[in-house]
Amino acid sequence: MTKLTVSSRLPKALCLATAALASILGVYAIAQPGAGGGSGLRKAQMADTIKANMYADNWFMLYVNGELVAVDSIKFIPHNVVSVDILPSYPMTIAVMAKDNADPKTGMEYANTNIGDAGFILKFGDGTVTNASWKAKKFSSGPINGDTKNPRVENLPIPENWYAVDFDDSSWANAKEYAEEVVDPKQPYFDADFRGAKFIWTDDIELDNTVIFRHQVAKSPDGKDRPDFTNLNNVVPSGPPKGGKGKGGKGPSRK
Ligand SMILES: [Ca+2]
Ligand SMILES: [Ca+2]
Repeated sequence: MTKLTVSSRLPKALCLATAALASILGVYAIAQPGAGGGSGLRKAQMADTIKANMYADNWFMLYVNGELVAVDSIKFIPHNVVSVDILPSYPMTIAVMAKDNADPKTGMEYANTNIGDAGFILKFGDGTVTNASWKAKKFSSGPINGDTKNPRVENLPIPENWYAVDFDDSSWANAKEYAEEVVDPKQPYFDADFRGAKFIWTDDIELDNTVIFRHQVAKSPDGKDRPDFTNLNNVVPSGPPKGGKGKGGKGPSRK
């Protein structure tokens, strides 16, 4: 048995107990005054989440606050909408890597017979939308000068921490908005809610094939007060979660 002094053993035991209790009880947040929860801690519920809708021509991956939350499940075609539930916290840093379908050696598609075009659009249930206020930078482009006879590709190394909250994108240009007719989205786009959002890409929607977008949302665009559940699974709640609204409540719920 390892020799441990009492003073070094106690804090560790407390930490373990705290972590265990938090993991049993789930994720809690300090309810904000006026948010209908009173004081104390409460469990995150589906009502606290917002829907995130994304459509990419052709593929994307999405990070929110430095964490990977969605990867387009279809690499090329058919063009699809990816819709996921996310638990927002503000300020919210959104980072998206988007790729047009392109041969990495030629920048062309369909067996190097065609220069394909791209496009990306996003809308969150809190009103966050893509538009020209987003930052955009190309990391792979081609065929250079549209030369399909002698196609060449230009690549920039992708920074390791491109999705990090503290990544410095201050030197990046703004995204360019593209009309729906230019991107020509397929039916799944029309079946989802993208109202108010704009298709974005870099300045060259044909030749730029790998693009990273970044955007920071200072506070919820819809003005709704939302509890922050970030990292609070390390906090011990002051009491068991409230029961249901029915007679006598339902006792602690389990998840
Ligand atoms: Ca392209
Ligand atoms: Ca495409």
